[in-house]
Amino acid sequence: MTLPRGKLQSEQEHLEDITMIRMHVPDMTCGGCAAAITRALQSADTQAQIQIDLPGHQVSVQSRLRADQVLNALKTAGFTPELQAA
Ligand SMILES: [Cu+2]
Repeated sequence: MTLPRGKLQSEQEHLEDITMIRMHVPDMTCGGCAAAITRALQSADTQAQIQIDLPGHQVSVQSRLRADQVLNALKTAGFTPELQAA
């Protein structure tokens, strides 16, 4: 039987697709901004894990999205994210 192994492999690939992306978002200045960013990211990937440091203007996203998709989600929501080195 090759089917169970194939399913397992696809689950492992799924996990490996998840990456951490960190951004500095200088115009995220209040809880309303943080909520808007969280909504934008969750609508791009319902599984996204989002951590927000409001005083530090930092957003960390663990998801299957590529960096450009994450940046575009924030830009579309009206923010100016800067990608940070991990
Ligand atoms: Cu705000």
